[in-house]
Amino acid sequence: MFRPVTVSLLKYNRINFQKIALQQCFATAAEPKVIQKTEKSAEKPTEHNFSFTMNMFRGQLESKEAFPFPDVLTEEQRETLHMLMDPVERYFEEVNDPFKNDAEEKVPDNVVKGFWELGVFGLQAPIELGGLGLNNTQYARFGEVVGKYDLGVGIFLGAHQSIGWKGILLYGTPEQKEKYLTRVTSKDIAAFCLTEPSSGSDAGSIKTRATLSPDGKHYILNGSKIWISNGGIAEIMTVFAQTPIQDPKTGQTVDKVTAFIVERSFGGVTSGPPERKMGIKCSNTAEVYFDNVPVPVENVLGGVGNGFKVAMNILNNGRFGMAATLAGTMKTCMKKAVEFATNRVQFGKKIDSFGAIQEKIARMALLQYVTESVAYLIAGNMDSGSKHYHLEAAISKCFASEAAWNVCDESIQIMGGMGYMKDTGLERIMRDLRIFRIFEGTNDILRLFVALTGIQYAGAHLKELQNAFKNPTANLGLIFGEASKRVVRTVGLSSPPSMDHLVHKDLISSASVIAKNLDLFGQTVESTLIKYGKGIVNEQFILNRLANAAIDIYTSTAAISRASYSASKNLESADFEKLLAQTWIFEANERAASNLKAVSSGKHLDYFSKLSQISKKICENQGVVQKNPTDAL
Ligand code: MYA
Repeated sequence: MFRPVTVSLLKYNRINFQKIALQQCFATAAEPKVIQKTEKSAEKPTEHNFSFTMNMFRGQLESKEAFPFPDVLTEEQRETLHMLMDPVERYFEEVNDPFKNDAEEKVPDNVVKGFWELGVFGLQAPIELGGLGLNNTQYARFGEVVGKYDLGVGIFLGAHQSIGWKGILLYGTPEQKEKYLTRVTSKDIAAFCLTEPSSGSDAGSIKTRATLSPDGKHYILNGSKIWISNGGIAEIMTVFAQTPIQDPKTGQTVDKVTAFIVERSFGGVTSGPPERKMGIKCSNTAEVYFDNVPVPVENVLGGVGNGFKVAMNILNNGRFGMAATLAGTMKTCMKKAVEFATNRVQFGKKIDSFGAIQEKIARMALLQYVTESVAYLIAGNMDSGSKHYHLEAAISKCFASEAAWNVCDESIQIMGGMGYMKDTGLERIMRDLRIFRIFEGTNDILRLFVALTGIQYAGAHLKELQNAFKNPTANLGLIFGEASKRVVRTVGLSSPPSMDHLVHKDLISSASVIAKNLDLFGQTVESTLIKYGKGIVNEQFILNRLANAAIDIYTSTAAISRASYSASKNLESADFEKLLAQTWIFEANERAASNLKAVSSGKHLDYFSKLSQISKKICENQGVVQKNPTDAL
């Protein structure tokens, strides 16, 4: 969880370099270089992928999971949501005390008892198994409420259900669900045990092992996990361990990760003391040790050897929840800042009349609106059966955690000395927020994940084109379609994919800005592949800029989709939402275009190389290189 980023990135880089087998490289635009993973891992271009972001890497507009903005709740579901949320909100207002929780580094037992009674430990579990049966959109709304009041409690509840028992919901057999979901919705806390001392971002490198007992009835689990949220209090854990598997092709025994449902009561499970943290102090974080723990074979979750995918998909599935939660946190920060700005008089005027403050407030509003739009767009798509939301989920987590940090920081700035005081509450929120850019996949790793996965997808399509040339008569449609696209582009006649028909008429000019960048994005990815081939995995300065451009284009799309939807429904806030969307799209797309330009500009490549040299020198020197001016002569 808290693993130093640089080490993790290096490791990630190395691993992907080894794993990604890039094959033939074509030299010209007609013969592009192709990036692909090993045959087993290549994205299959034949399976249509509706992800907006994935298709952005090909310069294609795939609108299904972006427009119209999802509206998945029935009237009844809306009512149920309010019925459930109102008491929860009151409980946070009247009973839960975030200051006390933070100071005592614990949520008092009586408060926890109240949360159990409200049913908030089982939000998405089926009603017949004791849960509230909420869908993702409803869950997002719950997250937003928690995020408004207490992020420490948010992690307590989120580590329990967003990742702790989510695997049982997603992959459990009917028996496992019956046995365990009834418990985690009524009395037992759950935890997700992946991270280890030597395995943070590089999740596939875990060392905890599980081997089959001689009678074949149990796996014997040994190893240790660190920084496990709820690790000191969980009774039920989703634990990831290496298991020996016989490769059916070679007959050789190899290690593959398997997920297990482990009960503390199995014996041999112990945990360390609560970690002393910067923030989210009331949530328990601890080491967990497994010493010859007998885990019944029926507690394998998702199949032997499938644990890495199980872990990734649990994380993918929960990431939008973080965005929703932080959209709530931003509301709280803004409320405090705006209350202050509209009352505080300096130089004879309320400070909200000054441009410098207006810019801060407006940018906070943009970040909050966009985060909320992204969270509900993803949740709605998931509720409508989306299968390929992992890039969008990663984007939502990166964007929200940075947006919330920025909003909290600027709220403190607006409030000046008052913002710095503990009693204002922003100090705690800022400490709580810092971890969100680190855990559930560091933002650095998730950016590389977005860029490399998107590039791999685009590369697989280029590979498909390459294969088509092997049998041109059978693939004339594909070849001519692609060839004419390139010719049109080469002579400057291409027009970007149009979003005009998908947005409100007042937003058409903003839509063309996004569409233009979408097109530019596809071209940039293609030329990057042609230039670097397999070497792209080592170009993290470039991958980061591609990821940043993807984030800006996707968040712009979420905002325009939502604002168009609000306009189509004549919502009271529709005009204001248009203003927010237009403003965000201007800002984000200026940045996206500049990031895309940087990827192929000589000046920027020189700048990246200089940054790299500086970093190397500092690391060699284990700190600053130059002498202090007073020592220099
Ligand atoms: S929990 C700990 C969080 N830890 C992490 O997130 C680990 C981050 N690391 C990784 O994600 C992976 O190791 C990376 C890949 C991405 C670096 N979805 O060769 P590979 C497939 C689907 O690239 P690696 C915590 O912090 C890939 O396609 N599939 O892998 C607690 C390939 O498949 P195939 C994926 O280089 C926080 C295969 O895997 C994904 O080893 C508490 C191998 O790929 C993916 N994402 O590493 C939070 N990635 O072979 C509380 C890879 O078929 C939550 N693959 O091609 C609170 C929220 C608030 C809610 C409140 C409301 C209540």
